[in-house]
Amino acid sequence: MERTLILFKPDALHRGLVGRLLARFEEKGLKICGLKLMRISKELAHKHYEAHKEKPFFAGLVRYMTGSPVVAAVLEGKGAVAVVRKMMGATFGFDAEPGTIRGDFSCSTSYNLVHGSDSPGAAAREIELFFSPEELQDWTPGYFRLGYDPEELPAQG
Ligand code: 3AN
Repeated sequence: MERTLILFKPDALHRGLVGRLLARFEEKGLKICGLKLMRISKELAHKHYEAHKEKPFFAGLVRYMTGSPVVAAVLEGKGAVAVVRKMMGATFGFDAEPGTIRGDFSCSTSYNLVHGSDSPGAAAREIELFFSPEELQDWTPGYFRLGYDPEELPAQG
Protein backbone atom coordinates (compact mmCIF):
# COMPACT_ATOMS: atom_id res chain seq x y z
CA MET A 1 0.00 0.00 0.00
CA GLU A 2 1.20 3.49 -0.83
CA ARG A 3 0.14 6.97 0.25
CA THR A 4 -0.04 10.14 -1.82
CA LEU A 5 -0.90 13.79 -1.24
CA ILE A 6 -3.78 15.37 -3.14
CA LEU A 7 -4.64 19.05 -3.15
CA PHE A 8 -7.99 20.19 -4.46
CA LYS A 9 -6.87 23.58 -5.67
CA PRO A 10 -8.74 26.90 -5.25
CA ASP A 11 -10.46 26.54 -8.66
CA ALA A 12 -11.94 23.17 -7.57
CA LEU A 13 -13.50 24.91 -4.55
CA HIS A 14 -14.69 27.96 -6.50
CA ARG A 15 -16.31 25.70 -9.06
CA GLY A 16 -17.97 23.53 -6.40
CA LEU A 17 -16.25 20.37 -7.65
CA VAL A 18 -14.46 19.04 -4.56
CA GLY A 19 -17.13 16.47 -3.69
CA ARG A 20 -17.30 15.10 -7.25
CA LEU A 21 -13.53 14.93 -7.61
CA LEU A 22 -12.96 13.30 -4.23
CA ALA A 23 -15.71 10.79 -5.08
CA ARG A 24 -13.74 9.66 -8.14
CA PHE A 25 -10.79 8.70 -5.96
CA GLU A 26 -13.03 7.00 -3.38
CA GLU A 27 -14.85 5.07 -6.11
CA LYS A 28 -11.53 3.89 -7.51
CA GLY A 29 -10.78 2.26 -4.13
CA LEU A 30 -8.40 4.75 -2.56
CA LYS A 31 -8.76 5.15 1.18
CA ILE A 32 -8.95 8.60 2.77
CA CYS A 33 -6.32 8.75 5.55
CA GLY A 34 -6.40 12.53 6.05
CA LEU A 35 -8.65 15.36 4.85
CA LYS A 36 -8.82 19.06 5.68
CA LEU A 37 -9.85 22.48 4.43
CA MET A 38 -6.93 24.85 4.83
CA ARG A 39 -5.31 28.02 3.58
CA ILE A 40 -1.78 27.50 2.22
CA SER A 41 0.69 30.04 3.59
CA LYS A 42 3.22 31.70 1.30
CA GLU A 43 5.98 29.82 3.12
CA LEU A 44 4.29 26.44 2.61
CA ALA A 45 3.63 27.20 -1.08
CA HIS A 46 7.32 28.04 -1.55
CA LYS A 47 8.35 24.74 0.07
CA HIS A 48 5.78 22.69 -1.82
CA TYR A 49 6.65 24.16 -5.23
CA GLU A 50 10.40 24.48 -4.55
CA ALA A 51 11.21 22.61 -7.80
CA HIS A 52 9.49 25.38 -9.79
CA LYS A 53 11.01 28.40 -8.04
CA GLU A 54 13.00 29.51 -11.10
CA LYS A 55 10.07 29.10 -13.52
CA PRO A 56 8.37 32.17 -15.00
CA PHE A 57 4.97 31.02 -13.71
CA PHE A 58 6.16 30.55 -10.09
CA ALA A 59 4.92 33.88 -8.66
CA GLY A 60 1.49 33.43 -10.27
CA LEU A 61 1.32 29.83 -9.07
CA VAL A 62 2.02 30.87 -5.46
CA ARG A 63 -0.56 33.69 -5.70
CA TYR A 64 -3.17 31.27 -7.02
CA MET A 65 -2.48 28.53 -4.46
CA THR A 66 -2.47 30.93 -1.48
CA GLY A 67 -5.33 33.20 -2.63
CA SER A 68 -8.19 31.12 -1.21
CA PRO A 69 -8.63 27.80 0.60
CA VAL A 70 -7.71 24.35 -0.69
CA VAL A 71 -8.75 20.90 0.47
CA ALA A 72 -5.77 18.67 1.24
CA ALA A 73 -6.07 14.89 1.35
CA VAL A 74 -3.86 11.88 1.94
CA LEU A 75 -5.09 8.87 -0.04
CA GLU A 76 -3.83 5.29 0.25
CA GLY A 77 -4.03 2.30 -2.05
CA LYS A 78 -1.99 -0.04 -4.19
CA GLY A 79 0.26 2.10 -6.44
CA ALA A 80 -1.64 5.19 -5.22
CA VAL A 81 0.89 7.72 -6.58
CA ALA A 82 0.69 6.44 -10.17
CA VAL A 83 -3.04 5.71 -9.98
CA VAL A 84 -3.80 9.28 -8.92
CA ARG A 85 -1.48 10.77 -11.56
CA LYS A 86 -3.28 8.77 -14.27
CA MET A 87 -6.67 9.85 -12.96
CA MET A 88 -5.57 13.53 -12.89
CA GLY A 89 -4.39 13.55 -16.51
CA ALA A 90 -1.81 15.76 -18.22
CA THR A 91 -0.82 19.06 -16.57
CA PHE A 92 -2.66 21.31 -19.00
CA GLY A 93 -6.40 20.77 -19.20
CA PHE A 94 -6.52 21.26 -22.97
CA ASP A 95 -3.96 18.42 -23.39
CA ALA A 96 -5.49 16.00 -20.89
CA GLU A 97 -7.31 12.88 -22.10
CA PRO A 98 -11.09 12.69 -21.73
CA GLY A 99 -11.94 10.51 -18.76
CA THR A 100 -9.25 12.11 -16.61
CA ILE A 101 -10.13 14.84 -14.12
CA ARG A 102 -8.30 17.56 -16.03
CA GLY A 103 -9.51 16.15 -19.37
CA ASP A 104 -13.13 16.28 -18.22
CA PHE A 105 -13.12 19.53 -16.21
CA SER A 106 -10.31 21.87 -17.35
CA CYS A 107 -9.16 23.66 -20.50
CA SER A 108 -6.61 25.74 -18.63
CA THR A 109 -2.82 25.95 -18.30
CA SER A 110 -2.74 27.25 -14.73
CA TYR A 111 -6.10 26.23 -13.26
CA ASN A 112 -6.00 22.48 -13.31
CA LEU A 113 -8.05 21.59 -10.22
CA VAL A 114 -5.85 19.00 -8.51
CA HIS A 115 -2.33 18.36 -7.37
CA GLY A 116 -1.04 14.82 -6.86
CA SER A 117 2.47 13.84 -5.73
CA ASP A 118 4.58 12.77 -8.72
CA SER A 119 6.67 10.02 -7.01
CA PRO A 120 6.65 8.06 -3.74
CA GLY A 121 9.55 10.25 -2.50
CA ALA A 122 7.64 13.44 -3.28
CA ALA A 123 4.56 11.95 -1.59
CA ALA A 124 6.47 11.32 1.66
CA ARG A 125 7.88 14.87 1.62
CA GLU A 126 4.56 16.52 0.77
CA ILE A 127 2.50 14.51 3.28
CA GLU A 128 4.88 15.66 6.01
CA LEU A 129 4.58 19.28 4.82
CA PHE A 130 0.76 19.28 4.92
CA PHE A 131 -0.22 16.87 7.71
CA SER A 132 0.95 16.12 11.23
CA PRO A 133 1.00 12.41 12.19
CA GLU A 134 -2.05 12.91 14.48
CA GLU A 135 -4.09 14.13 11.52
CA LEU A 136 -3.70 10.81 9.68
CA GLN A 137 -5.82 7.73 10.42
CA ASP A 138 -4.87 4.08 10.00
CA TRP A 139 -7.99 2.10 9.19
CA THR A 140 -9.28 -0.52 6.77
CA PRO A 141 -12.37 0.41 4.75
CA GLY A 142 -14.93 -2.35 4.22
CA TYR A 143 -14.57 -2.04 0.47
CA PHE A 144 -10.87 -3.00 0.66
CA ARG A 145 -12.05 -6.60 1.31
CA LEU A 146 -13.61 -6.73 -2.15
CA GLY A 147 -11.38 -4.22 -3.93
CA TYR A 148 -8.02 -5.88 -3.23
CA ASP A 149 -6.61 -9.39 -3.11
CA PRO A 150 -6.48 -10.78 0.47
CA GLU A 151 -2.66 -10.87 0.66
CA GLU A 152 -2.51 -7.16 -0.23
CA LEU A 153 -4.74 -6.09 2.64
CA PRO A 154 -3.20 -4.30 5.61
CA ALA A 155 -3.76 -5.69 9.10
CA GLN A 156 -7.25 -5.04 10.47
CA GLY A 157 -7.65 -1.41 11.61
P1 3AN B 1 1.53 18.66 -12.33
O1 3AN B 1 0.56 19.39 -11.44
O2 3AN B 1 0.83 18.01 -13.50
O3 3AN B 1 2.47 17.76 -11.60
P2 3AN B 1 3.81 20.46 -12.61
O4 3AN B 1 4.37 19.88 -11.34
O5 3AN B 1 4.67 20.47 -13.83
O6 3AN B 1 2.42 19.79 -13.00
O7 3AN B 1 3.39 21.97 -12.33
C1 3AN B 1 2.87 22.34 -11.08
C2 3AN B 1 1.78 23.35 -11.30
O8 3AN B 1 2.33 24.52 -11.86
C3 3AN B 1 0.70 22.89 -12.30
N1 3AN B 1 -0.30 22.08 -11.69
C4 3AN B 1 0.16 24.20 -12.81
O9 3AN B 1 -0.82 24.72 -11.91
C5 3AN B 1 1.40 25.11 -12.78
N2 3AN B 1 2.04 25.19 -14.08
C6 3AN B 1 2.86 24.29 -14.66
N3 3AN B 1 3.30 24.73 -15.85
C7 3AN B 1 2.74 25.95 -16.03
C8 3AN B 1 2.79 26.94 -17.06
N4 3AN B 1 3.53 26.75 -18.16
N5 3AN B 1 2.09 28.07 -16.89
C9 3AN B 1 1.36 28.28 -15.79
N6 3AN B 1 1.27 27.40 -14.77
C10 3AN B 1 1.94 26.25 -14.89
